[in-house]
Amino acid sequence: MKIAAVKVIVTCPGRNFVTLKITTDQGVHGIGDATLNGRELAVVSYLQDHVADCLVGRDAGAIEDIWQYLYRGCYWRRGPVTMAAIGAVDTALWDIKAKAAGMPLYELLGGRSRRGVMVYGHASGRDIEETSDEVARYIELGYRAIRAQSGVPGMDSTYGVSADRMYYEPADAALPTENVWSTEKYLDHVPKLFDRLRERFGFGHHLLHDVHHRLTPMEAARLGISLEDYRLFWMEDPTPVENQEAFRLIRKHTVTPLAVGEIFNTVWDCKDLLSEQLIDYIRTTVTHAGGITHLRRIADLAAMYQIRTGCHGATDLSPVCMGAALHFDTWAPNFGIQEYMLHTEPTDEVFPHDYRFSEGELHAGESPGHGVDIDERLAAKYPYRKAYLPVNRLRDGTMWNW
Ligand code: CS2
Ligand code: MG
Repeated sequence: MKIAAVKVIVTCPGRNFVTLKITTDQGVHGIGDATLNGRELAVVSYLQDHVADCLVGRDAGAIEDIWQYLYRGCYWRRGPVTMAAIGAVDTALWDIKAKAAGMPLYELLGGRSRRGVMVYGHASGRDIEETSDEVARYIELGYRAIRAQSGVPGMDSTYGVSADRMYYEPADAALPTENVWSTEKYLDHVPKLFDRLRERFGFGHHLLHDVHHRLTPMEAARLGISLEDYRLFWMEDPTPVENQEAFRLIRKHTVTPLAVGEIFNTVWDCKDLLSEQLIDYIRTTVTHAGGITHLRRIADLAAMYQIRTGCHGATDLSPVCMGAALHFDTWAPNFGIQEYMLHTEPTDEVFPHDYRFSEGELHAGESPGHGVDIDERLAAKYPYRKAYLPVNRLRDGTMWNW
């Protein structure tokens, strides 16, 4: 079965998504997510201008060879644009292979390791009480794991909190919004949030928190210590990870579990974190780290060190990524948890899918492939709209990490 056509589809049903569609000479098609939030058109061009022609005529079943061809063959390895493009090709090819085999994708990966995939939802509010009420709502909906973020007194905005709490969407403006950040206020506030949540809900649910790269390693260690009594499932991205060794310092001080990796592109970004067992969960997902083929290598390395997966699942990852990730999660022996943010209704209409939520778990569907498709006619009704993530500055104007 040969690759006959490669098409890039951009749509904005509430937010931008880039989808790659590969069709074979036998009429089977597969799709992959290539969305890179705030830099979408760079991947569009990469795929259209530099990948599509190289794929036409190749054996659609040669997934590994095509992966190596695109990775080694471009000479310029790694990086978010390259790896998102490779990830989309890889996901579409796995979709095609599974459809041709008449099997749900998880069967091709090695079969089912669990009945369902535990997910966590996002509870947030302008203050602790609002967040606490949101946690109550998620518990009511059946979630067993909930990420909690709250506005910080004295700060106009912080990561993870917005007016539309069910559908938090950080890429909110045609030019980056400027936020102001205070580490002192934040560090003072977060333990109070979890103190209140454990007091109100006890210890029967998993609670998670995303620091979103904002602390220094020593500050992260301090936060980890101050959260230990509340037994978080994880503290996410406590500090930036360009320097993987920074995690040695955090690890030395706290037993709060750590999750990292939503912005990683390859196994090289986390090799030391994994092999030195400096984290507990690896957050990389299908879209940004070279597809199923490469994510599997990362998960296998992680498994050697008892590190589990916790795939990124924010709204900027399309339902195509979610579908593929759920098949991956259903197979991965060292699966930990899956992030799940609801997509808006128009998004779900553009991307019909067969995964289903029930009792705190998502379930990959049984249809052949990864179970997600794109309605191209509907997609065409939502043209691309420029949207950027915010930036962060300290109170004196210094640029900080968002
Ligand atoms: C995140 C994301 O879901 C998460 O944990 O940190 O919301 C992240 O900010 C976005 O995916 C950026 O595009
Ligand atoms: Mg995060």
